Amino acid sequence: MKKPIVTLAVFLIVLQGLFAQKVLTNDERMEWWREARFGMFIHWGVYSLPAGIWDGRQIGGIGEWIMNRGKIPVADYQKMAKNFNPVKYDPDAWVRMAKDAGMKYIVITSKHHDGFALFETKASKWNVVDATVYGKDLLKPLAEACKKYGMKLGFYYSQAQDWNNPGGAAARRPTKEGWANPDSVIIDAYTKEHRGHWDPAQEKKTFAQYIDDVAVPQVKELLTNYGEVAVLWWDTPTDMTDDAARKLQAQLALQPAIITNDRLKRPNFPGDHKTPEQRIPNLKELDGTDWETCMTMNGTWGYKSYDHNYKTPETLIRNLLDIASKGGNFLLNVGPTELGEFPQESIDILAKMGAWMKVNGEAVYGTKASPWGLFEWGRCTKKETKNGTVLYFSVFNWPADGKLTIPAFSNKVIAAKLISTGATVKTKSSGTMLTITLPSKATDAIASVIRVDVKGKVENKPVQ
Ligand code: JFZ
Repeated sequence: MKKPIVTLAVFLIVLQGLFAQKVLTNDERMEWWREARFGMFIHWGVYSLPAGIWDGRQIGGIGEWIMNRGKIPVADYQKMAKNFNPVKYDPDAWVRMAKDAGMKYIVITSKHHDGFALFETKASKWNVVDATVYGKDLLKPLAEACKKYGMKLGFYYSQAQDWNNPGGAAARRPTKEGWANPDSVIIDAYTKEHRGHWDPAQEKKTFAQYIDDVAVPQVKELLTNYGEVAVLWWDTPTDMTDDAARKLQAQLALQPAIITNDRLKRPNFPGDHKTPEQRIPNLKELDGTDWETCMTMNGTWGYKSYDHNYKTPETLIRNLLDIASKGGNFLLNVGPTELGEFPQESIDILAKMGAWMKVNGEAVYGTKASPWGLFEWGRCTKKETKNGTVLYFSVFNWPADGKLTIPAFSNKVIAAKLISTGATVKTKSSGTMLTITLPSKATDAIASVIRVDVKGKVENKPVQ
């Protein structure tokens, strides 16, 4: 009597093993992301065509907000978009540039606040295939290139704000943020009455209808038609309801390993990670939650033809080290042009960052936060191995006396060397202080990395 039951049980277990999808724990799901540390944000859309200028006027603020800041009517904006024709678009080259820069993932705006979909969609005609002369899905070839080069791909999706699809939300911006519009008093009164909208066409449906008719089906398409989607990056929860957030969140089941941020709806949909924007948090703000700083290279996310105010490679490499030393990720933005090319300044910055990462990347990838917090002369990251710990000291300001002192240092040193040359550096422990004797000149003007292998774990020191 017992035997057939046992056989059946074994059979069912084997069957389950064969067909059940392995449910990942949160730590397993976050593993690649925590190791990656460095990704590329791409803000691209039809706003790259006006590139910050409308009717001959420079419109204030970030490029992708031109429609809202300039209070451009829906019909005019869509007419402009017809001419979007990025014939120089080369996703293979984009992915190679990201990879050569040392980036491990890409997050691209599949739809920004202007509601324009860079992909083929049945949920709205306001997309690259139906609304532009270009007429081809832009995300498909990018997904293919990412797959080819082993680059993780994520989609930014503006779930709430949508200034073209009726019913979408519009965060209110006073006209003075765009240009000195002579009708500003009338327009500002109108946007106040209409929850930020400036064109009656935007209010032909309710927000709930927009969520059901556009946002939910588009997210479903994005999570179905492009293979593995590593990240869904929500943005600006303007007017979001719990109901809308629940419906959108439910779509994520289509990609069980997907990682999401904290911008779906605040505060009850925290996602997997926080998103400090244009800034690096200080140590006291960190509470153990995963986080990712997103940042522009110049002053805009979406391309603006006249913004040449780029940060230096030095600043950006040191930012990456600062972020890694605090246990976060760096999502660095590129805003491609209307032809589909990265701005030359961005190309140059990526190349310089890549050259540094090629030599020193091990101080970034797969590292954990510094046990010491920050040093005046630079930053520290660590990696735990089986019996010991690897410490990376990235020196920004080379000490004049050639000596680096590290307080509260109690582990036994096994080896210490400069990672760019492999040359051994002398270390001396006295009491709880470690002194590293360096060559007279920095090996890298931006950040020279010293790798110190020690025995045992290195406990976190109290933050000063
Ligand atoms: C949003 C967008 O409006 C912007 O266009 C860009 O895409 C950026 C990455 O995200 O802007 C924000 C969102 C959140 C904050 C500030 C700007 N925030 O939380 O401080």
